[in-house]
Amino acid sequence: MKKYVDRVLEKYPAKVHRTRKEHIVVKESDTDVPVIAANTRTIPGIITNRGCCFAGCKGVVLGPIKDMVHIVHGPIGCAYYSWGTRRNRAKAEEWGQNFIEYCFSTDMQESDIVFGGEKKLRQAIKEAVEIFHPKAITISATCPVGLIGDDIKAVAAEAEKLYGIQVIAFNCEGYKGVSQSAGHHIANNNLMKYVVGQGEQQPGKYAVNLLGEYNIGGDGWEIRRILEKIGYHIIAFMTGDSSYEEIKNAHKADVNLVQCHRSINYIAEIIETKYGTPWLKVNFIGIQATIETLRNMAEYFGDPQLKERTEQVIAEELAEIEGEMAYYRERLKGRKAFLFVGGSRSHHYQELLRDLGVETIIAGYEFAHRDDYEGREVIPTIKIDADNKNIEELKVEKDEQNYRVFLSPERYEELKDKILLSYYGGLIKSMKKDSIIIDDLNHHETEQLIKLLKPDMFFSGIKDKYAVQKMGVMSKQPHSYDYSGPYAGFKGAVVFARDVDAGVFTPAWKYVTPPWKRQPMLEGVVEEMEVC
Ligand code: CFM
Repeated sequence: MKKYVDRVLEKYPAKVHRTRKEHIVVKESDTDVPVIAANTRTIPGIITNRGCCFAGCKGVVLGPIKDMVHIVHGPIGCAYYSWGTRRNRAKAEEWGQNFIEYCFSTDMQESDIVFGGEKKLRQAIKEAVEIFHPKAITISATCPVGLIGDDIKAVAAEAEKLYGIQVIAFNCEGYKGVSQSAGHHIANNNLMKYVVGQGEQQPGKYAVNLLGEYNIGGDGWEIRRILEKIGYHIIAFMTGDSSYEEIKNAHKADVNLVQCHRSINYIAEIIETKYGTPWLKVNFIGIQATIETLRNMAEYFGDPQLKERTEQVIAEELAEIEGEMAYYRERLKGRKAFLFVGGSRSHHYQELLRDLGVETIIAGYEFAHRDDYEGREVIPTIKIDADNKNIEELKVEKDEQNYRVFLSPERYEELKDKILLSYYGGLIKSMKKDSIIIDDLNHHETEQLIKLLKPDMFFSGIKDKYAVQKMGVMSKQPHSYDYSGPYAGFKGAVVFARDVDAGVFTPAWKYVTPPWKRQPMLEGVVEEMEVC
């Protein structure tokens, strides 16, 4: 595999070569966990699949909270192109509000950039309150707001007094940090500072929060169905199909289940420090992964009745899907996959593909940190640079009134050896010898690796989906599910298997000839230049 990586890198000028080689590693043995460079600035001139800080804050974490009005303070493009495309679905409750379908923006114009946009923001809040009567409002700043210095926090504080509802300002200007990851952090900080902890709901038995599950294509609904069938009380989904009221009560859960470690580990850690609630790494993508997660959850509570009920539900669910899954496995087994998604799905989907007999030979993240690749044990060795420094680190203390010790120290230690308690092992450990792991991939690398390794299927986003299909390789988007889903849990696994099968076996491929089979390509090397 090393030789393929070298072939991909050989086209780069020396300086780019030096940087990119740190972001592409080969696993030398099944137990090898190579160090990978991650969460660093993309090399200028190279276009990769990353988004921006605003995308991570408003688009990923805040957007799915259905009963808050999310105002985008900035030019209209930022709001329009972050509206509705992620497929974080939400249903209105009989008693509740749902603003998911709306796009709220201050639509800043040139005169607002010159003279300031605060007046327009005040007006937007006023209109939102008068027309929609939301329980709370968020304001997300896009790039120009930070550049011209609009004081959105002051406007929010003023509006809170005026309208008597929470108005929370997020300084998530797109240029902060190196990717959308900075935006997750900013969103998490403010939800913890201003929302979590206000609720007084009395939790039911086996009370859990599911963190980092955004209900893409209805995944959260399938997970909710399974958990409620077993008997769990879900306090908050953060933030898929979730509500402001639910999030206020998140500190009441007995455990936090962390699905996407990258986007929400901050909340899990802060809740643990402040309220004493441990967190458990879970994965509901894949049948075996879901079973293992459900068993770990039952182990956490340590209740024999819960364990029995868990096994019953697993058996019932498997009986319903086994036949169909076996059919698809038979057709798909032995195939090879490439997986390039944001910050957690390139790991989670390997499990589901494995259920179908498909091995992932290359995987990578767009914006994950080293701990998402190598495991949380490397956190103390991660270098902090200027880009990380401009994101606030919340200083959190124990909340004496609401702090609960759910597990005794002995039980905590005992469980730590058995289940993924307050720990995430990362993507690399679950991959096999000779796998390639690649961070912040770009189009040159994607195309070269496809040409060299010829996978049977490719999973990535809209920026490379069609280019790869034109190369004759089936391509799907684990971001949006291409209008399908759910893919989580038991029933979701069948939907995924059906979609992959349809993609691989479509007769369309015989009409596609990759460009390199049609004509000789010109070969060239980019020489290094001094740029002044
Ligand atoms: Fe977490 Fe996500 Fe992901 Fe992500 Fe995303 Fe997404 Fe993603 Mo697209 S929160 S890190 S910022 S699992 S929007 S629901 S699919 S890149 S792998």
